[in-house]
Amino acid sequence: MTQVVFSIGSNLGDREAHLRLAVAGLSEAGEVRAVSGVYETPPWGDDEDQPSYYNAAVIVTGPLRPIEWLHAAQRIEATALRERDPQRRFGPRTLDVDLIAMWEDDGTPIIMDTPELTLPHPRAHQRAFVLRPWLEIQPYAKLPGHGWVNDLVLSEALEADVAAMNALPTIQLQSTP
Ligand code: A4P
Ligand code: MG
Repeated sequence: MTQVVFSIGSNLGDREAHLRLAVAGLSEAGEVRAVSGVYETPPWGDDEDQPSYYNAAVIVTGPLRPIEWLHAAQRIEATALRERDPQRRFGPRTLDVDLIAMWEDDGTPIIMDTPELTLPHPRAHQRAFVLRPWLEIQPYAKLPGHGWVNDLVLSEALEADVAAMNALPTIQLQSTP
């Protein structure tokens, strides 16, 4: 068994529907343990000429190994008809499903750096749109190599980005049992 924190994001088309598609896809790949609220966030990176994003975090457990989780994430992106523009690294997308961090059953973090997959995600510690939703569903989480998620969210480096996020409490991605 492995536990994975996913970051999901969309800034094209029906953003809410794309995030719902991601949660539905993840619940087929494993067991969804928690889904954060949805935040509207300004585009991060140097490609600013694009619509704002909807972002959320999802925690999933299951029997898959790291590369299998990546392939599951890529299949889910494909269901949202994601097309990649090689000219725009941080460009707009219908759906992005990124693996942020992963642990073995006994809590050991999985650290890897291969051409196909890097864990933890190499830019996660710089991204309020990843860390803030994650903090909401796992207040005592640590990002391997970077310490408490809570400390990162409260750090001066992320202050402006956190302030620019807009929580959308009327959107619930996970239906209550
Ligand atoms: N890859 C390696 N490690 C990972 C990982 N941990 N998770 C490889 C997912 N993929 C990983 O990703 C490119 C390649 O990274 C994959 O082939 C995979 O083998 P991609 O999904 O094809 O392309 P991408 O998503 O455009 O690239 P990348 O680097 O994932 O982009 P980012 O860094 O995710 O940036 N602003 C806001 N507010 N909200 C957002 O959600 N997202 C981005 C995308 C930019 N700005 C944003 C947001
Ligand atoms: Mg991605």
